[in-house]
Amino acid sequence: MQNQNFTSCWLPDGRREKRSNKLIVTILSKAEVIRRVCHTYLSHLFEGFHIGTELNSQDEIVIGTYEATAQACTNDMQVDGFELRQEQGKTYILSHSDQGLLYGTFYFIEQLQLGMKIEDMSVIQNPATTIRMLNHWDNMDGSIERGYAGRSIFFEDNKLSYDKDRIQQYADLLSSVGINKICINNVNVHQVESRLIEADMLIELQHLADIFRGNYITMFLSINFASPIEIGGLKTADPLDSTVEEWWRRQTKLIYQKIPDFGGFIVKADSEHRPGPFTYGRTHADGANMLAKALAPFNGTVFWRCFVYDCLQDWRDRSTDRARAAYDHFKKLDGLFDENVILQIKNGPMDFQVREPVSPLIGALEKTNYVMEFQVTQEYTGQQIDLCYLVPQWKEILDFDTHLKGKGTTVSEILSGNLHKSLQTGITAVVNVGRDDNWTGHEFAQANLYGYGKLTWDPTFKTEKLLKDWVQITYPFVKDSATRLIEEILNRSWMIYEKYTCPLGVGWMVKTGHHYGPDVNGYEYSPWGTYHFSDRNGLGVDRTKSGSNYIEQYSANVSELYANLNSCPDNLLLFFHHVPYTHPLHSGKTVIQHIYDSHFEGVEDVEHIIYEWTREKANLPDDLYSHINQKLNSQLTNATEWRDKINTYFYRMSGIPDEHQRLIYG
Ligand code: BDP
Repeated sequence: MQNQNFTSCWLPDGRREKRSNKLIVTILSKAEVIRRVCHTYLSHLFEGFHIGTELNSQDEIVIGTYEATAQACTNDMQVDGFELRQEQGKTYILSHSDQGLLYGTFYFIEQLQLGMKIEDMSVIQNPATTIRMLNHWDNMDGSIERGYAGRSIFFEDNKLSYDKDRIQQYADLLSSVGINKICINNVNVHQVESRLIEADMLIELQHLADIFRGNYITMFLSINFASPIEIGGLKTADPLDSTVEEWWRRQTKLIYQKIPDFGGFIVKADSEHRPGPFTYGRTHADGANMLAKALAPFNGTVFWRCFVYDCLQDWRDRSTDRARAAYDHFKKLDGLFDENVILQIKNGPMDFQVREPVSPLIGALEKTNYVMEFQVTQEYTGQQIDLCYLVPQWKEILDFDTHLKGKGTTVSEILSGNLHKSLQTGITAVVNVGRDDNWTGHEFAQANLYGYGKLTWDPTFKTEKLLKDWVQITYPFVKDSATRLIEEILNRSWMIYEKYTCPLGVGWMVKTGHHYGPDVNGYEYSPWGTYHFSDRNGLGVDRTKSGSNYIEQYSANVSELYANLNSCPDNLLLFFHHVPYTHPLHSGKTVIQHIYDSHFEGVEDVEHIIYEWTREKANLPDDLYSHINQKLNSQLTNATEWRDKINTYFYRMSGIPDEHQRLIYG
């Protein structure tokens, strides 16, 4: 049995002061979820509230579609958008659909938590995209690949095993920020998870899908491309083999008999030892389309991942570059995918590093649907031990100007579907939750989940606003000065993490396998294609024309920006260039002095945060104080290890002393 003692994070719970007045809400919708959500969360905010089902003179809040409330419809309302409207002394929560009403109701609740007066609430909101998704990397044995918040909320002992209340609360958390699709199992699908699409498992999955359906969240499964062999008893998984096609058609039909609104499949193929169409000399379009055809009669979708690279390549001969892989594999297939295939492209060309440039495939596909994939779980960004608020990173990516159709072709414009109007686009991410009471291990990592959801709804939301709102609604009982401190340390945390880890965008100096802590050469002599090429003269990866020419995958403007040492931003210098240690940065420092300084600064920043946190002790609840204090001290140990290893390594490699003589070996 799972722990019942979970905390609700940003949704209202018993920790809040109630408003002394009563609230009368009239719900003109048959959707059970609206009633339940009002009941569950408004009861924490008001001394008393009453729910009615008919309009009358006393009601203050009316929730219903334009049709049910006989309110005039606002132009340009999307089906899951919503409106809050003041009319004759009442506040209306309006939409075309119950789904939109659910989002509107959560918005209303959030505004109350933020202290807004009801009579001032007036807004129209449409989501930027219809694909607002989360991917779980949960395994059926209960472990989570790259999970840092305890065991899976869905599985244990190779079975489905979940607490219904907890899943319901999770669904509410997701709906409160607009998430509408979820994949519940790891993209690395092994034999046991392949069985999820078999009849007995589907009976169990039905109940889980019911809970998510109640919140208008569609459920997906990751599938194993070799399932016809692994569980179907066939000799091949060749996508063009008719027995294979038939097997997938039958299996898919079975799924829809049990889960009529099933979303579809996520597929990781031909990557990191996963099977795929390459085994049979077929293309990824062949593979994806075969599955798409099985799903099409039921309106299902295939999310086909572009994280495809040969992890056994060795780039010593410079003939390949892992950064090139996604674009090289998929750009040439543009236009060959069926309508219900959506390509899933990681935000950067490598793999969720602390800093990477934006993937050049975003915006480059003109005839193929796609989503961008972020990583909310902090695999390479501190593993929910170190603090790393990722919204500023995502915002930087979303605001990036690709120049693909001239100035202003930002990633958020592209993902909102404004570049190629006929395409389906959107955002997905690997989630950071587990069975820990606080959902995310590090309680402040909840802010990443909240911020991610909000950005999928509207990528133009400002980082500061998202942070302020999250802190205010999550910690209404925390005093002002401590609230400001939480905001401040979260806001700076990505920069601080970057300072004490891999310098200037080079990435990958992590311990191999688990990816926490420093190991400068851990991946340097492995075949995984993730090198920094440090020697006694310099470091960095030449991805310009004289190197792998990865830069050619961008628009001319962007390519030039990165190719030219005068314009390439310092924070990506080593991603694009191999330079001497004495190379001067735009900041005026040399590369080597920057490495030393930033690593010392990163550790000092963590020490300073600990000092500030300790000073606020009296203004913080004991459990929150000690939880964060303990995490910060672990972070300090990690940051110190990074500083010492990186600085020592580069001092010994370069032989150039630190100007400030701080090095142990200096
Ligand atoms: C890498 C992870 C690995 C995942 C892979 C993926 O280290 O666990 O399976 O990405 O996205 O970041 O498939």
